[in-house]
Amino acid sequence: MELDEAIEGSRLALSRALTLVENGLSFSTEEDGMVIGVTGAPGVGKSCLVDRIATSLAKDGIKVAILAVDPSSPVSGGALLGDRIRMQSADVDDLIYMRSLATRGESGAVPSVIGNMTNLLKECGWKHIIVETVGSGQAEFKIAAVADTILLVEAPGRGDSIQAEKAGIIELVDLIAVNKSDLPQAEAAASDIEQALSAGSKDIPVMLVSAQTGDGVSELVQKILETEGQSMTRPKWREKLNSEWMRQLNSHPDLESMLDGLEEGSLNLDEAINNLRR
Ligand SMILES: Nc1nc2c(ncn2[C@@H]2O[C@H](COP(=O)(O)OP(=O)(O)OP(=O)(O)O)[C@@H](O)[C@H]2O)c(=O)[nH]1
Ligand SMILES: [Mg+2]
Repeated sequence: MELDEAIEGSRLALSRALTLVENGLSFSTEEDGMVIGVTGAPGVGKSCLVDRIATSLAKDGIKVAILAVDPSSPVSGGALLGDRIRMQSADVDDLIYMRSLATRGESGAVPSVIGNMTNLLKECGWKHIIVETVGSGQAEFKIAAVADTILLVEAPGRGDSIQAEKAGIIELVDLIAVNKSDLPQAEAAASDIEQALSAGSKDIPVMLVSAQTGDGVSELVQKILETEGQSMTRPKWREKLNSEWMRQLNSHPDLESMLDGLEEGSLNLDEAINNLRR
């Protein structure tokens, strides 16, 4: 049985089991863990930063799994990250598990698929899980809401934090990393963001980092770990509730037969919903 082997540590079995879950198998767990959502506009350096964060955790002996959702290009996305991680020392390598999802981020089922996948990873002993998503719109951002801690990555030359504020994303964010601090405009970008945030009620740390040089990475990792076990806010519970509800709906044993009934016209929507509630 795949799951037993995966729990025993076989990466091949784990990746096969994850494929089953990615294709729709539902998976719950009682195991605790920490899911770190890393989101931000395309090209801000999420993958490079995730690579740094994972390496830093692994060097401290912490096992970390990475799920990359819809890497937007093979070069800047998961492929490169995978290659980088393979260049690490074997010890660090053993503590990192990397997986890309082929599924497009806009698909409504993705948050529940990710939830199932993180559950499976926790069950198999991967307690720290980083989920990288491209968060350029609200739908895609919902994926990050399966996370316990959300890191928004920004980079110089973008006005995204204001946009994020508008989209209600900011209320879910725990930390903001302004990446590419090796570039001259980074500090100005960070103060712009701090300025924009000062109007809000939430105190969100804004940290300068460079995934290229590694500057600020250990401080960022420290901050991320400090959020472990923090109590969940109402906006996050709302997203979790939403995504768990969707997960249950999509894994309901009668879903297909309800869809059949709707298609044939033997059921209306209310009846189908009432049947699924039972
Ligand atoms: N100067 C500088 N460039 C960086 C830094 N981090 C990443 N980059 C560059 O930014 C580009 C995008 O990096 P990625 O890590 O692929 O960005 P991403 O946000 O994951 O991109 P998508 O997954 O495509 O949304 C690459 O060319 C990186 O080399 C940094 O700290 N400084
Ligand atoms: Mg990426």
